[in-house]
Amino acid sequence: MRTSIKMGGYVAGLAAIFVAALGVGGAVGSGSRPAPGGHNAGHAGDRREADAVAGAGTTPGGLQVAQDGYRLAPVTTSLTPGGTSAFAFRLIGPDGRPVTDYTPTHDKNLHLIAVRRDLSGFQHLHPAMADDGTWTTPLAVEAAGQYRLIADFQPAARAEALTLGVDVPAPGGYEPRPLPAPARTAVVDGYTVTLAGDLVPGTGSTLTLTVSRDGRPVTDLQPHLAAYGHLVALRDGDLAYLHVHPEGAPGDGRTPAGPDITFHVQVPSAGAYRLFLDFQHAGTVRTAEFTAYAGDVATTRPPTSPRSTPSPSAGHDTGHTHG
Ligand SMILES: [Cu+2]
Repeated sequence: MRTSIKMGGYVAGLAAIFVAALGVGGAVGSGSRPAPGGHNAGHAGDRREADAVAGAGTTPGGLQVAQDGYRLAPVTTSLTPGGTSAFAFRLIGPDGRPVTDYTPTHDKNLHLIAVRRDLSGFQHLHPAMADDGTWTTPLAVEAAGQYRLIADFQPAARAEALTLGVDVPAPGGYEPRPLPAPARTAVVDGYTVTLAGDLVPGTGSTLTLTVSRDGRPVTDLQPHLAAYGHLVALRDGDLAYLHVHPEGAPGDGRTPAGPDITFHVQVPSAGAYRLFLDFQHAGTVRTAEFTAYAGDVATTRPPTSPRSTPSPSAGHDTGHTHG
């Protein structure tokens, strides 16, 4: 698989370290030359090593319109700003036909994220599929701009999920909003959600989101998508879609129904990220949004600065004249 090829060096390297640590690696650790059998060792290597480097070594999801023979093909090619219209698309498989068989992930055959390129207007949708493999959902678009549609799904023929993304315009005057400043607290619909934990570039970290209402912790969250919360993280700048896994599940005998919801997040790089937490309480799903930085803040775009304007050529007073 392509992923294995890309990470072969890492995995082989890790395998070599592990072998060396076991004291049987004398013939393996020979400088920069690939060790005989190292590739096989990598393939046989523990899945956890591959996971450990995945955040740093592979391309995040959602950045490509096609991958591994699968393609996201929008049927709707334009959205209506200020209104609701149907958004339809198909997922074309390696055989050139729309995929109709899926393995559910997080309780659904397909998750669709819609967000404007400036990370505003986030929506997490669950379209319905017709027999011919066409997915359709009503999509309300508040304002004009370029929208990113990200489909997260697992074809039944594949062992892993895929995340493909495509841009669809809502024609009109686009007024991008600055990214909100980083914050530890978000308020939505009378609920306050606080964020604990930090994003660490290139490695996994734990985030805990705590839900309260009127100053009291909410301890009767309702299961939503087979968890007490569903977190989507998008990278500012390219809208890379990060893999986020909830810790524990409703009914497993150890995961409380709030107020804390814990996630494991892998951040591929330093930069600014926007986090979107969907949680359900009293029969309604709400979304709390946060901006969070990973790593050196200086490497990220200033969140609230006005759009830069070209500076006038004030330094050009050389005053040279030639006679
Ligand atoms: Cu979903």
